[in-house]
Amino acid sequence: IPGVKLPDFSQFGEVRREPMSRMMSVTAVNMQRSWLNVPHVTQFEDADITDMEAFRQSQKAAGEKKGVKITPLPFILKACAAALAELPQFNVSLDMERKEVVRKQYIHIGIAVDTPNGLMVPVIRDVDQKGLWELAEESAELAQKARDRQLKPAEMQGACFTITSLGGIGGTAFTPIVNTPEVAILGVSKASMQPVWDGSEFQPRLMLPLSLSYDHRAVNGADAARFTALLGQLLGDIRTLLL
Ligand code: CAO
Repeated sequence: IPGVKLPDFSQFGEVRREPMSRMMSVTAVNMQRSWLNVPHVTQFEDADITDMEAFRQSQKAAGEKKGVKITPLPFILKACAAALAELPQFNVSLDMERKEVVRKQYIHIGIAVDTPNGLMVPVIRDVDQKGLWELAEESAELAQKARDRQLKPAEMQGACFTITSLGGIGGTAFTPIVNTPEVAILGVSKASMQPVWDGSEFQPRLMLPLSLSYDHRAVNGADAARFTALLGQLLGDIRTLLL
C-alpha cells in the first residue's frame, strides 16, 4: 500500500522528534497487520445490567473483606466464556495457508490494559473454570503487573478472544480492532441509566453498551448477532451463568 508522505512540519511551526518506544512500534505493526488482513464488522448490543449491578453492589463489603474489588469486568469475562462455549465458531483461528480452521478446546481471554507505556493484553487462562472472585482478583493482578511492566511473555500469549473495556472512562460505543489471530474482540463502553419500555411504561434501567468486532471470514453476521444477544441475556440475568 502507498505509504503516507510526511511534509516538512517545521515549515508550519516548531516541532520536536523523538523515537517510538518498542511497545508503541510493536502495537503499531500489530494493529496495521490486523486492519489490513481482517475484514472487520462490528455488531452492537445494549445489555440490561440493572440486576447484575445490584448484585455487584451487594458484594462490595464482602470484596473489601477479601481485599478484592469487584467491577463489571469479571461478570463480562464469565459471560464471554459461556458465549464462546455455546458458539464455538468464535473460538477459532484461521490458517489461510493450509485452508484450515483451528478449533480451540480451551477458553483463555485477553484483557486490554491501558498503561502509561501503551496498550498491553494479559491473558486469563481457563476463564470457564474460574469463579467471579478469582477472575476479579486475577484481572486486577494482571492489570497491575501490566502497569508495572512485570508481565512475562507467557502471560500475554494464548488468548482465544479479547475484552477491551473503556467503561471506567466513558463513551457510548467504539469499534475495536480484532487481536489477530483471534477472530473476535468485545468492546465495553460506559453503562448508563436509560428509559426502557416494558410494554406499558418506561422503566429506568442500567444499560451496558457492547461492541463486538469480528473477522467476517470466520464468523457470519447472524452468529455475531447471536453472540451479542446471548451476552445480553447472560448479563441481564446472571443466574443463567450457572446453567
Ligand atoms: N460502565 C460503568 N462503570 C464501569 C464500567 C462500565 N462498563 N466498567 C468499569 N466501571 C467502573 C468500575 O466499577 C469502577 O467503579 P467503582 O470503583 O465505583 O466500582 C471504575 O469504573 C473503574 O474501573 P477500572 O477501570 O479500574 O476496572 P475494570 O475492571 O473495569 O477495568 C481494566 C480494568 C484493566 C480493563 C481497565 O483499568 C483498563 O485499563 N481499561 C482500558 C483498556 C483500553 O485501553 N482499551 C483500549 C484498547 S484499544 O486501544
